[in-house]
Amino acid sequence: MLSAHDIGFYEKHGYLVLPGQFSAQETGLLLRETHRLSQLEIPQRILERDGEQVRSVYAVHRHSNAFDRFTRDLRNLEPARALLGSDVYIHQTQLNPKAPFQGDVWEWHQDYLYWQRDDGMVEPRALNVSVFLDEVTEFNGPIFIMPGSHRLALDDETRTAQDGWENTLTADIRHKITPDALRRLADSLGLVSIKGKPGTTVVFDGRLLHCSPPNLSGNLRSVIFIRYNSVDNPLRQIANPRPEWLASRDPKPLTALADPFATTIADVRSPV
Ligand code: 6CS
Ligand code: FE
Repeated sequence: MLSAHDIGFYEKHGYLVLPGQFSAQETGLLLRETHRLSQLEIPQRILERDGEQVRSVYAVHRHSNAFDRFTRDLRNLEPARALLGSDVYIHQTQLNPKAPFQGDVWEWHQDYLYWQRDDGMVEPRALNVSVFLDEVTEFNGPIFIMPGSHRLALDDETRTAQDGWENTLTADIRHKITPDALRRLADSLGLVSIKGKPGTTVVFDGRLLHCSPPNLSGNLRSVIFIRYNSVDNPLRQIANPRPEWLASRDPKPLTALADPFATTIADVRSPV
């Protein structure tokens, strides 16, 4: 359960850090799943520029019983419901096993711009619940944020550089905020770098400006992102929508598990 202080902090700053949400046994289980999923040759697996290291695996809740259960664990679902003020469904899941040396930058962006422009999301009533599966340090690509930026609509400061939805997934991202706007916002809002032990949860608003530098440590840095959307905010029909595995069009409310997600796990599920 979030405290009144947690909710107030989130509303003011656009993010919330909750250390110690998951045990070493639980993050260990998800890391084994990360390893398995990274080896699947599926369209949902996106490679780094070197064509070898895995940058992301999307829709992991559809390829893994463990991740499916994880998205319905109360420790993830309850903060999302409390902060969005409604039942929620999954818009997207993304597993980022940022590889040493090849694990590339995510430039500054607001997720909501992608969901709005590329998926037809109507209102910014969606958020990220991200969980560190490895320790995140200053060396391995921590998430940088600009606190308070979730209040800003940056449409006029955004340039859409590349056509095609594939460019929403790569290091050369599709909707870029201009350097002038970023400089001005960094000066006025300041920057925060979020680090933490495995099992730390970072909840952040879909509009919060964030980025992450490359992983220059020698080890993987895995983080799972669950993007929950309010069931009251289903996607509208648009021309050329992105694939369902990037933007779900089934706003059926998620049902919480009665037990922690790892209580009964059959580790492998066939791809759908
Ligand atoms: O395209 C998307 O939906 C994803 N793209 C970026 C650059 N960040 C997260 C977002 O969910
Ligand atoms: Fe993002």
